[in-house]
Amino acid sequence: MSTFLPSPLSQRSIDLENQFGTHNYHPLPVVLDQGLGAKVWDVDGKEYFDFLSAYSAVNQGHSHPKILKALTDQASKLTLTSRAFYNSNLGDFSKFLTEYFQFDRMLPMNSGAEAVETAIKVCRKWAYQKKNIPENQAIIVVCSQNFHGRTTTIVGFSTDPDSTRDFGPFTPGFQIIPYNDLPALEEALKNPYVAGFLFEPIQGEAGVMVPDAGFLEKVRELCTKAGVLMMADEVQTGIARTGQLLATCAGCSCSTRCERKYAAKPDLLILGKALSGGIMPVSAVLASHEILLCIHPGEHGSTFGGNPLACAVATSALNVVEDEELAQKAKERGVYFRQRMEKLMSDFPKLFSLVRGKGLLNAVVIRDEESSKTAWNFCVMMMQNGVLAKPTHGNIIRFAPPLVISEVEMAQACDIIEKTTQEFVQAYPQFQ
Ligand code: IF1
Repeated sequence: MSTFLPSPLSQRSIDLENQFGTHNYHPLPVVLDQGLGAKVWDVDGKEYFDFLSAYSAVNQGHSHPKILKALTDQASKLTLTSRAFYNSNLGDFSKFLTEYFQFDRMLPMNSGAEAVETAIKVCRKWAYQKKNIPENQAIIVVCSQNFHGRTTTIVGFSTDPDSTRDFGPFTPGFQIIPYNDLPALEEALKNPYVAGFLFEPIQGEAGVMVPDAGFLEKVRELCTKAGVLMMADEVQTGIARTGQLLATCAGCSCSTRCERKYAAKPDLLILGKALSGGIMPVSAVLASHEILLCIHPGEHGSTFGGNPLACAVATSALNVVEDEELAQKAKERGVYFRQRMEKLMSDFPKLFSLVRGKGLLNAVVIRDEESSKTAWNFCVMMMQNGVLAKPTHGNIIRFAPPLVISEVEMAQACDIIEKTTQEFVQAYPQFQ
């Protein structure tokens, strides 16, 4: 049974967090100390495959030497000026980022939640200035089971009680519709006060919910028809994670500097996490001249947003995505991973019900309706065998390794998951 006891060295860190930190997470009992590529090591030197990638922030792999070099070179020169002055990196980075994603302009922030907040503010400004929606009446349509961050405005339209309980009152002006429900969207967009539709192209926290084929294209069509802004939160799905540069890109997984082809180009593109390769918080919103020029001096900003260190790191992180063809890699490894998992599902139908996902954003659903214990216990056992992954929404395990994971490493990790499954059903025979 899962009576795992951390080593004394690990226990020390765990105890300190428990004693002096806030209990806002429930981590697996592993204390990481080093990382390289798709692997991490704990304080005792034990090696693991990282199948969480810091929630898809470390797509380029841990401690990527090129990104680290950009970091240290820039850090020894200039790190932060604030936007009270110009810095010699932000101009070049603005050009680079907008050309990279084929948008007119960008607005740099730090965390993903800040970028989502920025998109919401920009959307409202645009609605009042360009769409002439009466003051304070703008509505943003969002989806149930969304995850867009942790600020009070953002959690205000969350449907997860853990995110909202005792945090109110919340910001008004949001309407929630079901995810992947085009008729509901069409109906909601009939309201002339709707300014935008904010959504995740694949819902991460909800358990890697991939919408129906054609959903994105139809969202684009409905938003255009209604004259509302399509706002794609690609904080988690972006930067090659799903086997394409963006989830809103067309199927093409080429990583060379070609013209980006969108299946459904959003009006506001929200990026974060792997934009910096997970080295530091860097986020941004990209949009057209018409939209971003609605914001004037003094109306929005951030002390750290657009800092020269972030610009250098993000430029390097995006170059790595192209140079190492990470979209293509994510696509190939994802196909292999799901094949291996499907084989496992058919061998252990009492334990697993399905595997789903795209590229290297995947989830395995455990057949356990009553409690979340099974997924948790499975993850603890997997951890002991050398693969780190985390349950989400109780019975779902998300598998999202760094995109630099090699073919051999991916095969080894799948072997570990297989071996864990065999041990697990021995320990819990009801799943045999
Ligand atoms: C936590 C999940 C991942 C995001 C999307 C914005 C943000 C996130 C689509 C905010 C953040 C995180 C944050 C982390 C858990 C996590 C998560 F499990 F909740 F769903 F990634 F899978 N948009 N996602 O997924 O970005 O402000 O954190 O930089 O515990 O809050 P942030």
